[in-house]
Amino acid sequence: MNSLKLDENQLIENFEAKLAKNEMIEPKDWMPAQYRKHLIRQISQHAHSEIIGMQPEGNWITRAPSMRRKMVLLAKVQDEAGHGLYLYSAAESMGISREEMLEQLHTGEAKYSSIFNYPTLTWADMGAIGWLVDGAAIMNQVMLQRTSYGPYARAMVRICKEESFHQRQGYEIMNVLASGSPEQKEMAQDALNRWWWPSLMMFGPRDEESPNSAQAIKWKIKRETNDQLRQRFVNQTVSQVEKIGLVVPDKAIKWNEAKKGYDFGEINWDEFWTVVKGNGPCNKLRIANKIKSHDEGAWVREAANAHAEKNNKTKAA
Ligand code: FAQ
Repeated sequence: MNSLKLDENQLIENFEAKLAKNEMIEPKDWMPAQYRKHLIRQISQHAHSEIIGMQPEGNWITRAPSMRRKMVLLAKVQDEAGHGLYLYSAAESMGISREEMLEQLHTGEAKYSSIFNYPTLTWADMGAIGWLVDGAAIMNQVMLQRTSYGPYARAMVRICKEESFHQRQGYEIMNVLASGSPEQKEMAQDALNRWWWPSLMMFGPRDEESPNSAQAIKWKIKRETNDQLRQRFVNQTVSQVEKIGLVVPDKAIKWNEAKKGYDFGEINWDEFWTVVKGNGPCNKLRIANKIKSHDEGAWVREAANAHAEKNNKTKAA
């Protein structure tokens, strides 16, 4: 009993020593059960966000204003599917199956980013999503390239490269609209007004109301807090807004020389929690669409499994 206890202590010590040296934890390494649970939660939510996140933009593929825009948007939405797949694979390496994760998403047990529960009303929303939503995602994901779990960190490297391209294509859409006709500029401003605050909410609750942050920082899963990343996003984005002649929809925005960053207004946290708890404008639609496409895709999974089984039998013979 004593020696077992000693072993466990030794394992924890080794795990913490690795973290202290900034070494990655790999799938076959010993890790505390809570570390595994924490990461399965975060990585699977991240994967679900990428997959559900295909819907708001997918809504505009058939209505893109030109062939070029359609091709770019198609490629972007496809990239998000790829990100979801890398992330599901990273989560699977921790011992949860894809089926379990999908079940948790479909039943509402697992969360996905609040941002994808807002509707995409005009073409300018494609610009606002690429610029602001991918921009906020990158801010978070650049940090996650140094997260302590190897497969998650490595997935982030490629994802960040693709998200940077997404961000630039979104900003380009907004720039073109903002320098177009008065109606187009108005459309760009309207999209910015609707996506600004939900983008700030993507970073999660304020640090003092974030139950997972302290442990995540201790385990080097997160390297920065929700508020630190949100502040950096505001600092970076305000000048981008001004550069294309639009206005940040926040009267409280003001440069603060002492903190070398912008002060900004209070986020509507009631709205945030309403959306997170499943009662945002599009939560029910997003999940209904997801379940429908999963059910309709059952034959594809069956065919792929049958093919794999046949291949395995041929190899074994
Ligand atoms: N939405 O204690 P914390 C993308 C939940 S990818 C919904 O602060 P944590 C690419 C949180 O889960 C976007 N729920 O939690 C793309 C927790 O509940 P739980 C996704 C939220 O984990 C672009 C509770 O509130 N990115 O956009 C949100 O330390 C365009 C308390 O919160 C990631 O997932 C929210 N915004 O910090 C795709 C990045 N915020 O789980 C398509 C990885 C918080 O205890 C098109 N994830 N909650 O029941 C993270 O970095 C973290 O999980 C945070 C939350 C920062 C999201």
